[in-house]
Amino acid sequence: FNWIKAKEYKDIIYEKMDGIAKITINRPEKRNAFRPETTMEMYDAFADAREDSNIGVILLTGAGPSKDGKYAFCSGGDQSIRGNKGYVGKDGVPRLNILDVQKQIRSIPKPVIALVAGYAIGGGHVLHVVCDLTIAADNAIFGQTGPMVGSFDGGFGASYLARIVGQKKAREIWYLCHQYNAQEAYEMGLVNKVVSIDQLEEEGVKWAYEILEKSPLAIRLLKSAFNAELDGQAGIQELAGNATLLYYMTDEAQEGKNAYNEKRKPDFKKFPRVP
Ligand code: 2NE
Repeated sequence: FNWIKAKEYKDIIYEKMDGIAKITINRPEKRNAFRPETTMEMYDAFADAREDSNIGVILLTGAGPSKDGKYAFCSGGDQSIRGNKGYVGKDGVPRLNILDVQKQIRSIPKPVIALVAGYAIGGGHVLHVVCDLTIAADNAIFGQTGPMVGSFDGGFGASYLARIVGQKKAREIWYLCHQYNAQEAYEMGLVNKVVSIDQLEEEGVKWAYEILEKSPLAIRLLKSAFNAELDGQAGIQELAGNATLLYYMTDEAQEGKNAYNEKRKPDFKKFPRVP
């Protein structure tokens, strides 16, 4: 594929091609664990992908294989820089800023597809969970480790996971910290499709192209509708924001704006109330 680098980062690779943005976590020697700087770069790249009106789908993946030949999507927070209030970056400030990226992935009005090869573990597992779709390579391994390493994600990592795989399975995943292979993940509805490792990116791009052929507004509204049911007031805000967007496109809304700017009373009578 002809990916073109969109911006230079240290911990991630950010590329674009034909309406698709690709964010690759690039710390393979750490199984693509994230530190605060990784997370800030991801946030910046996702924000760019949101702003770029040419981009309709975002792929999220991990660089690999590492020198030992193993693959990883992401192994969660970098435990070697974990302090007693969060993950400590070069500025010495403890952060849990991956939570901001989770919210961003859910609220960005474009589908985000996780392409998982190798480990999606801990906070790295939650990252694929919050993506709209997940395509797994046949070597993918999924699981949470929190209760083993003194951590947990009680937000999307627990409640949204339970919406996907059901309460019993989500509790099993968190309480026992087992690892699940790609086929098991597929059978519990945790991933959309399993492909061979050499087909992973090809399949992700194929799915992205299929989505790009569809109505962008319909996809945008569907994403916010799926979120609205689960995300409480924040979800309703997203859906309502889209209603405002659509309303702004109407002659009726234009009449209100024009009347204000022309310092006259608006004439809304010409717009019939439909039953
Ligand atoms: C991912 C897993 C299962 C892979 O195992 P394996 O045997 O294939 O690799 P190995 O040897 O464990 O790891 C290779 C290198 O990557 C580092 C390791 O320390 C090792 O480094 P060296 O010894 O070669 O120098 N590495 C791997 N994961 C790392 C990590 N997360 N942080 C720092 N270094 C890491 C296995 O590596 C594993 O279980 N990793 C830890 C997974 C984990 O517990 N993640 C944190 C969960 S908590 C979290 O992410 C979180 C949260 O719960 C709430 C909010 C925010 C974050």
